[in-house]
Amino acid sequence: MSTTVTTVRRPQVKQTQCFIGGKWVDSASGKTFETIHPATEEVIAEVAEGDAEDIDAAVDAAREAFDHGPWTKMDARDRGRLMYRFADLLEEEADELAGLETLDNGKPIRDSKGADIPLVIDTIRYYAGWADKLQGSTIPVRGDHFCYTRREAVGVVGQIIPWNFPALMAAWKWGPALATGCTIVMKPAEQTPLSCLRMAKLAQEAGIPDGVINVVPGYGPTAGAALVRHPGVDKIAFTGEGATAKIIQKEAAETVKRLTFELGGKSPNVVFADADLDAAIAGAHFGLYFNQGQCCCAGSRVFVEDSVHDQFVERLAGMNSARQVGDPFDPATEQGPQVDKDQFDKIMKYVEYGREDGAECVTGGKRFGESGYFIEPTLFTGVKDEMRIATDEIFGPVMSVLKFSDAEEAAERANKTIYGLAAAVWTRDISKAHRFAAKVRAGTVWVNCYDAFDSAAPFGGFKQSGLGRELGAAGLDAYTELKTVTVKL
Ligand code: TXE
Repeated sequence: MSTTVTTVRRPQVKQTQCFIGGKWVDSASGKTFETIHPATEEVIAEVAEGDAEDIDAAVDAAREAFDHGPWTKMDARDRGRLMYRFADLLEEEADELAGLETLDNGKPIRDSKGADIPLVIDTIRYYAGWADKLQGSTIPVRGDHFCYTRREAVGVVGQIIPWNFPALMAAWKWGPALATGCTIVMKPAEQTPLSCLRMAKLAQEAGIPDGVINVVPGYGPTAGAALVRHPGVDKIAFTGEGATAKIIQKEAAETVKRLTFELGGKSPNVVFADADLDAAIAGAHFGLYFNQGQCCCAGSRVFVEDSVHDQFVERLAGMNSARQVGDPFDPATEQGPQVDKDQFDKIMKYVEYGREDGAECVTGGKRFGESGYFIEPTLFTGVKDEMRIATDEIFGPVMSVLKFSDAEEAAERANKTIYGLAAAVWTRDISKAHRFAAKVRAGTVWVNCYDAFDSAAPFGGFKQSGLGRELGAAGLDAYTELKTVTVKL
């Protein structure tokens, strides 16, 4: 563990109850669950454990706010103003929120302060600007008719989010829902409910009316499933595992709910010999190890052209050895623990698979420290396309390096996956870059960069990586219905 003593002050946990119809309440059953700090395994707080009854109450509140409340009657620009105020309060509390995120998730404070929370604020502000800009069109139909369209809020949305970017996932889902005038029932991940609850409190303080945002912490198969089944919910937005999405898709079919999914990935990161190698090595390192490898778009299959392979691996291994792993509240820490024991065990199982399948473990492959769910930055070389470490989402600090020898082969092998979330290419040849960008079956392609996110740029998956898009103008589509009005003149 790091010996630095300049750790950041840990925040106080202020909200642990369900937030329903503007009230902070215990779960109907009175049950609670523990949320832990993954760096020390100590219990941070007991949080209300919501279930079907709490979901019913939250959906009723959201329904009331949508069907009769001030939210949908409010001028769109005023809805936008409330969102700007909400973003300002998030900004005022940025340090506190970053601390809460680090406490609950274990991510380094430098990341929660430098990336997560600034992106949260930016997303809410970006979508605030959209509130009064949703327009329909006039359509030249045959005959003596006037025809126009309206874009209307889809209604009550159920939002189920994971633990890897708890606050940011809440912002990605609340932003477009609030801008379009929807009302929300959110089920945060059981591992990380705290920042979402705090954000709900700030939304309330900003003046967002009661019932517009409701938060029910709890488990997936209970609270999450009740939300998916609820007939009062018009749409489900889900981020998480593909297997969970398939269950949700079946359940949601009963009431033909609208669905958007952000699921897993096994993103290819292709490095050509003509690339700026310094940038490519740093980009590959960041693209996989950022957030302890717990990113849906992690560049976990790194394809390196054979002539630069050895040099690439050697320098990457050097970066891994120098990486500061330890107390996430230490501002110098670059890598914290995995979120929980389940994820830790899953990742260690894949490290074993890597060895069994014949890949070479060049760095890491071990637990770091005696307590907490830390794993050393792990690098496998000699990886073949069909090995389990090259086909399955590991969601941890485990990189697979694969060799290739020409551009055609790289694109073809990059596409040999059930996923299609993101991809990256490193080269100085712009034709090569654009050819790859066109060929790769992925929702996002980064050229000479990795994880370059912006609230205005759509994000989502091809193939089994998702359904629909989040962020940008495209992110609004899933939260609106298009209504056609035809008038006989
Ligand atoms: O995901 P789950 P888990 C991947 C990653 C990770 C694996 C498992 O590979 O190792 O998934 O993570 C709720 N009905 N990703 O188990 O279970 C659950 O309570 C309704 C990729 O955490 O999908 C939580 O709020 N909801 C990913 C949310 O779904 C249900 C991020 C996600 O949990 C439910 C996270 C049900 N039946 C994991 N079951 C990404 N794409 O970023 C669970 N939930």
